Amino acid sequence: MGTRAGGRRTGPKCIAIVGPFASGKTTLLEAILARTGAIPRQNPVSSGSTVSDHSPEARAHAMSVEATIATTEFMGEQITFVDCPGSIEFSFEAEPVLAACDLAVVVAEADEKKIPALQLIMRKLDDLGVPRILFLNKVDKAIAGVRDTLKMLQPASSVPLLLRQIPLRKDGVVIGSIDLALERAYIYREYAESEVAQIPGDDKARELEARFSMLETLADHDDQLMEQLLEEIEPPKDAIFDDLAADLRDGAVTPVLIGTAEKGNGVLRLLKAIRHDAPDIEATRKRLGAPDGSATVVQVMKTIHTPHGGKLSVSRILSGQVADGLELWLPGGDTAKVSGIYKMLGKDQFKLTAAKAGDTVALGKLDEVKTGQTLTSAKGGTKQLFAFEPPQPVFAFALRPKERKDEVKMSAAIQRLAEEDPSLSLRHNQDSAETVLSGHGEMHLRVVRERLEGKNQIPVEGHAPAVPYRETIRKPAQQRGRHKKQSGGHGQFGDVVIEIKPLPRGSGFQFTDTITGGVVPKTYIQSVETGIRDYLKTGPLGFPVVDVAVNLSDGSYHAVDSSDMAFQMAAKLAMKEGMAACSPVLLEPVMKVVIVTPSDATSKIIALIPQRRGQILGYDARPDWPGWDVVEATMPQAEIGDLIIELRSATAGVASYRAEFDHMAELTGRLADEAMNANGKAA
Ligand SMILES: Nc1nc2c(ncn2[C@@H]2O[C@H](COP(=O)(O)OP(=O)(O)OP(=O)(O)O)[C@@H](O)[C@H]2O)c(=O)[nH]1
Ligand SMILES: [Mg+2]
Repeated sequence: MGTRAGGRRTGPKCIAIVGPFASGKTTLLEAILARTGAIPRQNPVSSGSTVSDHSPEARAHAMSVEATIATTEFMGEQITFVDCPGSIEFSFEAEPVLAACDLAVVVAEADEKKIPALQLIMRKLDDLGVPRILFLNKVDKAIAGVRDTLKMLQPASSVPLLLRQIPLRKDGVVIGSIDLALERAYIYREYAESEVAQIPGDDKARELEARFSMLETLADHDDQLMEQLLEEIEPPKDAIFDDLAADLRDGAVTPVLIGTAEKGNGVLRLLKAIRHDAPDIEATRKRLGAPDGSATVVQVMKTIHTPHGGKLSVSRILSGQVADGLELWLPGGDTAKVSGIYKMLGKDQFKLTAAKAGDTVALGKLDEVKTGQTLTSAKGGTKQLFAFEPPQPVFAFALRPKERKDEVKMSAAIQRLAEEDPSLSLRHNQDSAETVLSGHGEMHLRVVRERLEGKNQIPVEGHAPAVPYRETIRKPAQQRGRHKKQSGGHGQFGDVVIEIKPLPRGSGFQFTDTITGGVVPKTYIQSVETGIRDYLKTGPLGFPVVDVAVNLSDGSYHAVDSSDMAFQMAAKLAMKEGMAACSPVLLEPVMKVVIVTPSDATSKIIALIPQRRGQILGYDARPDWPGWDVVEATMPQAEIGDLIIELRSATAGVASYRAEFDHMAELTGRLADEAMNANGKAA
């Protein structure tokens, strides 16, 4: 054994646990840790005391909101599991983990509504080239036959789902499983190892049929097996196991195991499949295109700021070893020294003296290091193996501390949170003087806010960010502005005649003069422009003015009393009076929106666009995404603020959108009044 492609790979493994929301990933991790003795017993997720769900945010929302890393040992080998959140809003947590893991266990269930979510995950694994096992969970409550369930789930996977086990039922209740490769039955026992049994006579025919179909799929990649099947020769068991392992590692099939994580059933079979079939660090290095050589290369999967221990960079050691004090090169030429190496078990860390290739450990105090980076001991650094591109944010809110004194503290805390979560973006809106935080959904930002208020103890206020309204004019006007003051010594004198004209959308502001004979001297023409520009910062409706042209056509000056200031004042006066006669109107930004959605929700999505004052530009099948559509529309920015909430609720959480500025459009009536009122209050 070990000579064929399917031979067992020894060494430490890193396994990501992914899957649609609430499919039982955290429950499975808990079951694995209990079964391997890393924790004394399996706690149900409802207890709030599982290894994964220790954070108050996760408990409050009964869902995982970040990746949890837990290292355990199974049959003398080290395996690190990373339980990733299922919600699409936290999917950014999984990506850098998936990049550096050996295998993904995709936890799924027989739920039609979650197929698009499963498809999103499978595609991500395809993109990153990560081999996978599908764990079909919750068979305790499955009504449909497992083969029908696989038929239902198959469209979510680009490679064949290969059933390795079938359930064993008694009076309609699942009491165990039959392993099709081993041809053995296992009777489930709660929270304990299953009991090996003979395949009951009644189930033999079902077993043979399912087994044959498994072998047929394997034979697609094994000519010898194909011949054996055609000639009805029983293939050797070892050859089947090797095929299973080799096809899994090549990504040719996705083996499917079944179980009930909640009772710890099917967990041991899964662990054995991982032990036998998972690729090792060698394969993962190859997949990532990691450099050969003796240098230590480290891929960072997650960044954590612990309350006491400082910053931890959870990392996969791709090659070489790490000891305390090792100097690592960052991209860009900086270096950082490892200070502390830890094995992780959820929130608990255990100090190690060193780590070697294959290990997944937390490295302490790598201050400048970010999630997703590739670090090396080789002088000068190494090429980056993983490019992390967070998707465009889809939800934002403006934030300020309840108490002014917390301003600096808040911005420092947000910086730290953004380091842990690179998909979070923060910007200062000049227009509205707001700090705007953007992310991947309402829940995502709610959790950020809870962390600010909980972990960092900074009470904050959040509200929808201001829409950048503008205003313009519809009619031209001419206006004289005279600024004259006689007070004791020096007087003030400026006198201008201006022509104000609307310009086409997007033109901005244009200033000209048609002064002849020096009635307004050159330097004061400049002052007039300055005065007008200053006025335009806040027009008659309270917003910045755009798309107007102003021409200075006439005026007069005084040799002693005229000044830069006096002409600026005269110009502002002329604008103030002139603009009122130009029939000012509010402009709102309108975005081009591209929505992606599972096809069965397309009509619902199309229906909600006009409700948000949008216009449908068209819709079509999403290229290369069977079962998905793309809907294009224009929509006022004011209507997009909470669009994602409605999109997600119409699609079991999977639809998303991108928006970019398209044009400014006139806004009148009640909505314009509301915008002006809100602006008046804020000012
Ligand atoms: N019937 C049944 N329920 C299960 C099983 N495994 C998990 N559950 C339930 O499914 C729900 C979600 O379980 P979690 O383990 O939190 O699911 P998750 O995939 O980690 O969820 P997210 O991380 O939020 O995506 C909980 O109510 C569990 O009790 C199972 O094997 N059978
Ligand atoms: Mg979870």
